[in-house]
Amino acid sequence: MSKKFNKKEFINDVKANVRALYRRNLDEATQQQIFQAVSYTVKDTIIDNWLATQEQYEKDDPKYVYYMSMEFLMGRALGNNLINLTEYEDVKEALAEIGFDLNVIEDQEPDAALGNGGLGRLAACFLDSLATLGYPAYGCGIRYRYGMFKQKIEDGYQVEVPDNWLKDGNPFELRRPEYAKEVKFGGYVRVVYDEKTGRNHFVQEGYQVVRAVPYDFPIVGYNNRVVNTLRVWDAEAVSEFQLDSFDKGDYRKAVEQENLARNIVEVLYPNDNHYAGKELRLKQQYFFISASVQAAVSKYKKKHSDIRKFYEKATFQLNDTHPTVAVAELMRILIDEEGLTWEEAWDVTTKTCAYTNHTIMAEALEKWPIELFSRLLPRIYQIIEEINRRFVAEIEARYPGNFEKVRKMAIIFDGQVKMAHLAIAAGYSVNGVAELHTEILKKQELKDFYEMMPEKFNNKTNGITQRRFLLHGNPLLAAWVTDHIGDEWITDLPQIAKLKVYADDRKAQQEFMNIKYQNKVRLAKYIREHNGIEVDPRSIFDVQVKRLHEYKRQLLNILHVMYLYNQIKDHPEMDFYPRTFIFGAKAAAGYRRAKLTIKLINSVADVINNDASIKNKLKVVFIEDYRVSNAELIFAAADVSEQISTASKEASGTGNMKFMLNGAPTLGTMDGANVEIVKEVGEENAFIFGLSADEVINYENNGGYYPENIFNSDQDIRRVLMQLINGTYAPNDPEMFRDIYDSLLNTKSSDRADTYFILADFKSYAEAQRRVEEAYRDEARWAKMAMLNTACSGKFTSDRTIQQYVDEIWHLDKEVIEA
Ligand code: Z15
Repeated sequence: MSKKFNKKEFINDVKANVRALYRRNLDEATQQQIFQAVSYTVKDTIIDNWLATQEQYEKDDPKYVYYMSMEFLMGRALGNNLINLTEYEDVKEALAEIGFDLNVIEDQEPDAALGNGGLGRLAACFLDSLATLGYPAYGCGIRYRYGMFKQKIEDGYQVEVPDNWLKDGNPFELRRPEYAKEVKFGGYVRVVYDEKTGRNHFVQEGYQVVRAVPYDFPIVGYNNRVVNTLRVWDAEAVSEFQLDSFDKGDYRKAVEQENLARNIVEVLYPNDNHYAGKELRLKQQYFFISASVQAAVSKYKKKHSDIRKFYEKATFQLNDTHPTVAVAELMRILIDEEGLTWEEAWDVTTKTCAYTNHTIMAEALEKWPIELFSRLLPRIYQIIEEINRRFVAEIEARYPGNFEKVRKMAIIFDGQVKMAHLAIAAGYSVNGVAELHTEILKKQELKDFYEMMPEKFNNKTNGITQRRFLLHGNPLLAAWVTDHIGDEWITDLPQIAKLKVYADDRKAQQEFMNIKYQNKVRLAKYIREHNGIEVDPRSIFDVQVKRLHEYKRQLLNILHVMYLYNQIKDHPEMDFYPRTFIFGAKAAAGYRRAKLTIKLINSVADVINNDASIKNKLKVVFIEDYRVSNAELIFAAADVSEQISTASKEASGTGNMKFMLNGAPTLGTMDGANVEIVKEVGEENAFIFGLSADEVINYENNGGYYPENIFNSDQDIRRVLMQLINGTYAPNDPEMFRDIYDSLLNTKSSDRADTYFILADFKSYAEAQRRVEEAYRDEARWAKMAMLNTACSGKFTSDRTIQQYVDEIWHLDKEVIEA
């Protein structure tokens, strides 16, 4: 490091900060105030490195990746920054000396929850890896005033509480008003013929404007002095004084612009894997994209005069289709502001933009109605129309007379703008996020595009950062790993394979399982404090934490719990290894069936946890407000990793990797990255069940299957389903779970029944669960399995993923920050 850590100095700085910020002495300060003071102290160190990084980049003039994303699910910054500065232990000791516990201080920090789930957390892991590997990168996003809602459980139901994460101030952010940009909405486009150039010019008039003001968050690389930037945009009203002379005194317009600014960054849309088609969402998208693209172009122009080579210094990675207007915004700037011809602008754009697809779920596809799109973004719409016209011409040239191809591939069709089609047509790379997912894209969802432009398609299997999810989240295991194989795994995770030699070593096994036990005690304490439920850390901790979605099949899990409960009640003498089923999940605020599933889980928990007759053999816990910070505790304490999506539906999954890293074998379907996890760890160290992706897709292409056959022929399943509608778990309202029952058996609706193949997979799942129990009973066998999961997790570091993006898509050069 540039500066060696000095305990005395650190304590003095904290003292000085408490005085300056709160006019208090240390002994009078609250934990929150200490958190702020410590954070400002840490920020000082970071600022030195931030400046050094910026200087180095300035000197080397490297190519940057701009990771464009509506979501960055960062979690807490303090602990992670200390970890990456390699000052965590020092600061912990220093604080202990003055009577503070770093863990308690860390708990004062609200999570930066500017994301929903997997997609947003992936973006956060990528930033960590980019900085650690020394690649020049900007994260570009939105500074939502309210992040992902906080979840309260009241009477078993989810209640959403606004997440006012900025209320105590954010010590790590830096407002940069000098880099503000203006973003225009609405109005109309006037075409002006220019005599001199003989070209038409396009002028947007009668628009509303918002000022985009960036806030920079430092992204600290691990032990390398690199500090990259996450730049998130806030919206402010352009004051009345700055209105065009034309608009001066237009009071109504000034008010409208103020409202627009206030609304635009107000709140994160809480949908995961679902497109809601809201106008404000499109405003958010264009707002941060326009500001980010303008900023990237300005930065380039500071050093370079030929904008036609922009792509040599910048590449835009579009995180799903949400930022895809970047394609048209870059075209607009290049043509309207930089004076390039269409062909020149298209050449630059198609060498700059690359697209990552994160889902095949049809309901997640963004298709904007033309009316809405063209009204909000008239010039952008015009450009997309022209992109479409030329793209359709290409399709027709390639497939003469084949209107089917145009119908399926056009960017604008049926009154809608199809964002995925735009991203593929304009991107130089299209990637999926796991091998299976990319294959499904090529063979099914994006078949026509793959056939026309196979060279664009590639796979980048997701990864996670071991620094947050092992080094920070599981300090006991991290220290044990380092004791055995050294600490290089922190930046080179594949080295963790060196643990394999300990897999059969009884002492190592016992140490490994003892650490797991201590982590279970830590989680049990959290559960006691937050749920008031007593769980036995000697029971199997069987965990499913992720967003609540039908395709992820939390319902399969809880139906199986109901089935187990029936068995235990019927056969009290049965030898049953105690289990604690742990759930954590937020449901999108408007997703009724998902919310009802939460109520079902809590209702089942209520009955089972209060039934003394089963002697604590079964417990069910729903952890409130699952988020990055408590996820770190949960992964560390898990015995079993539930990854039970309907095969083909989970593009990758990343929670699966976090469990694996922490020594929890996967109980899952052959879906997403589970396939690759099993390949790494071996089938004997996972519990695989259920239909394959091919089988599911086959059923789907042939009209589904018949769950009623299973219902009619299997009495265990029938009994569980009847318990959904006979008041077993809702004595005061037996109809409460009717909708869930109907979803499985289709007695009313015209939808296909059991769309997610829950009954089809039930028996196979129950059988896999029996194998889990059998394996767990054999202590040595389980310890070996758990340890091998950790040992074989090397592939799943986001460092590997990022290196592949760099080598195969972005082509960046590594930077080194001189001391
Ligand atoms: C989201 O979290 C994911 C995909 C989406 O299209 C949206 Cl809108 C949100 C998830 C996938 O469901 C998950 O399988 C994947 O691991 C993650 O993105 C990161 O790629």
